[in-house]
Amino acid sequence: ALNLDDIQGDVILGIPKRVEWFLFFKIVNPAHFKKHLKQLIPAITTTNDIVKARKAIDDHKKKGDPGLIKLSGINVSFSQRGLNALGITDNLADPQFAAGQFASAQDIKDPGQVVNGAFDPAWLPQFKSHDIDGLFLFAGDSEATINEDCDKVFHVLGSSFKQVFKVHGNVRPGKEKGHEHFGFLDGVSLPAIASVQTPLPGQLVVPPGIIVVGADGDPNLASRPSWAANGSFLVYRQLNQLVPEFDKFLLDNPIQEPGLPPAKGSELLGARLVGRWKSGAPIDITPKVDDPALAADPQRNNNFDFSGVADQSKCPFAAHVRKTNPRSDLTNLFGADAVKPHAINRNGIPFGPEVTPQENHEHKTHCDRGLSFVCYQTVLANGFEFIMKSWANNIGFPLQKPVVPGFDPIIGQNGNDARTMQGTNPDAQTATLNLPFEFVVAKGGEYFFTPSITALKTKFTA
Ligand code: N7H
Repeated sequence: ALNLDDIQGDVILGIPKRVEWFLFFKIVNPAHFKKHLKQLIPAITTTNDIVKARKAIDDHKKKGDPGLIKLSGINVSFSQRGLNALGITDNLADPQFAAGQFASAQDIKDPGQVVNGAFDPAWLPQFKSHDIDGLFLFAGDSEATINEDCDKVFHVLGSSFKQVFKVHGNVRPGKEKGHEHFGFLDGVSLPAIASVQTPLPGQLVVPPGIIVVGADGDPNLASRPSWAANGSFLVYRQLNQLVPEFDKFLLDNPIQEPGLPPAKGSELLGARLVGRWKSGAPIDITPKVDDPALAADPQRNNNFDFSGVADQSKCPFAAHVRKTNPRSDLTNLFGADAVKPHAINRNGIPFGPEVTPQENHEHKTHCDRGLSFVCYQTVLANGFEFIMKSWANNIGFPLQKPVVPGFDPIIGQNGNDARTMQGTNPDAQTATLNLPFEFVVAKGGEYFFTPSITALKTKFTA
């Protein structure tokens, strides 16, 4: 069984949060950093801490108290650069992690240009600074609560480290709680970890080693140093979302069906780009109309596998949730376990303000907003990178000859070039839809390793 006291809290269950800060840091004095970090280890949130926190939240809800309970968590992760700074020379057996995300930018087709023979992604300068040694996550019920944790870290680590920059994430207000900025409910379909979580109907069950290093099913088990056990690789991506532009695109391209008002046609197009209605209801189950009751029912909202019909009448092959978890599209061809190696545990949060009336009116983004995308896995080449390269950006996937599905309209990237997809119109499934620009714009990121508590005690501190 997994030792839930040894695994940091965000890896499997996710720290419950209304707000989250991502503090990207540089190690200034490695010897002092190691000494001071030792004092912080008791403050690092474990998976068992999250089990207890969730229970406390449930108890609180049962009492009918509408307020939030004060709650927060801290996690810490390191880039390869950070391991180097600390003199940790063991090879973690993940080449993408070792090279850093910057080295993958061209391969995953981030926008950018070749300058003097080298690819220069159009990233924020902070992510190109080569200063990011590590990442503290602070998550909790309010800015005031996590500010206390953040203060504590600064107080203990002192001048042994310095902030490179900080991203402030926040759950969206009111009814939009849990919805990302385009308006769709997020965090519905996550893998269940065998022996830790009881799966809901339709939920993908993966061996723990797909998410937790050194556990059963870790494909690189034999080549890891022993201290890497109970760690995980964290992908951070700063993804801007062009919300007013996306909304305008839907307005301009409603799906046309007899008797369907244009506004409904636009809503349907949005649902067919994502594969779920904004409520979270899957279009493979309810292809024509939204069904909020279905969306809210965890026994039903993930119980589908695209196998009901062979064509795209219910769900386009290239819809975001179909590209990123193809379910029977893959298992029919390659067997029941085919999707499992590519599972990731997603634990991101939106950043940036709500769309302003002016932005809405002009159909133009003036303030940066989007998703601080976070996911965990044990092999970056199987998880995040595989999903980007072999699925989202691969116009031939999922294999459905003679149809060419096209790009994942949400996260598929084509460098600076145009994208297309098919299947959005249920009545004209081979019609091509031009996606004139990328609705989601990659602004940078990094790959990190989130060590176990034991590793923090033995390798990262002195
Ligand atoms: Fe995606 N969106 O609002 O359209 N995502 N995603 N994602 N995503 C999902 O089932 C979204 C991104 C996955 O098992 C939902 O939780 C946006 C990246 C996977 O059925 C919605 C962005 C990657 C799933 C969105 C974004 C993924 C998934 C449905 C960027 C990986 C589960 C809710 C700004 C490389 C699929 C849910 C399944 C679901 C959206 C990014 C992967 C609404 C806006 C970068 C594996």
